[in-house]
Amino acid sequence: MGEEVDVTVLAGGIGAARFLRGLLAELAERDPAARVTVIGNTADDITLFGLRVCPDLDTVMYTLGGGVHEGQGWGRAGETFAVQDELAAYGMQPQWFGLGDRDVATHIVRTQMMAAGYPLSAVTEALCTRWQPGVRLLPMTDERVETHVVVEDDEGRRAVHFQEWWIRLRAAVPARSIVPIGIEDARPAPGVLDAIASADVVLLPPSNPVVSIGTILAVPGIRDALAATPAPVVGVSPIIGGAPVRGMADACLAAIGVETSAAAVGRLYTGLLDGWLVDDADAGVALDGVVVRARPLLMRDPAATRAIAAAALDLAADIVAARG
Ligand code: FO1
Repeated sequence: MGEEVDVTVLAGGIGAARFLRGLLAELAERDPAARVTVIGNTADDITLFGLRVCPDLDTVMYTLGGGVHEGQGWGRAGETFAVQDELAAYGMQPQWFGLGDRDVATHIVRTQMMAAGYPLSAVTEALCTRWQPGVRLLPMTDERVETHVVVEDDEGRRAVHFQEWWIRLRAAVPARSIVPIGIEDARPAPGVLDAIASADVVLLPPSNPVVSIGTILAVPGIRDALAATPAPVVGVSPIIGGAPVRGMADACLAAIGVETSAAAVGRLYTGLLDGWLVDDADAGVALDGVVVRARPLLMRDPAATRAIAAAALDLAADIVAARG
């Protein structure tokens, strides 16, 4: 292609960050002039010890910036936990959230800038000046949204922050409901709607369809923008053969009464998808009005991930070509 292609990607955390790394590797060869805008989920965000933590934005920033803990997919490489150990020595709770010393510096910068009145989008831009992720990273909104999960166990029925459900409860306690608190008052962050409307391609990586992609789509205006964009919208199934590739998407899908399958997730994006990549294990999937293509979807290594990103770009190009 070679002209200035604009690719917009809605992203959650670890799966999306790895997909983006493959996408950038593919675009570097296919179209070096391409520009990628990432719209990141911010409803996983949590305030701990007075510090604002943005797990999905940081995972994308660290992964593409070369600072991520590769094995975990989150947090920093070469991390130490002296601050966390000292907090524990003071009996501070919670201790279930791994706060690394290097990571704490990111949260201090973010918290200080937000306290000075900078919106999250400006803070994210400032942090990315250091990390140079090679994409424009936008929070889905500058307003505060936090996913809480209603659980019922021997401690009774209560709402817990998503991070507590995800990390301390390991999503093993069934979610009665999953609520993105504050979503109705959230507005798309500056640049978000334009990045969708003016994109040449929009990609939905294999992020969690409920708490990541689903939450971004729940920001008033974003789902409509995706439905209206002339760009081809191509998604990558996060479910292979009835099981989530990673994370606990099945626990989230069960909470909203959706079957854990490539077809069911594709239907969640009804009215938005022009193309849907599924794994060979789900080759028979059909979705009305959507071009479904099967290929291996396990992001087992960077080369495999790049091939998946390339297949998504190819599908988008084929959809545009078919429109004539
Ligand atoms: N995930 C864990 O499983 N355990 C942790 O202790 C943990 C700490 C953590 C700290 C900073 C950060 O940005 C992410 C962290 N995560 C941890 C991952 C996080 O829960 C997930 O990346 C997302 O929120 C889910 O997509």
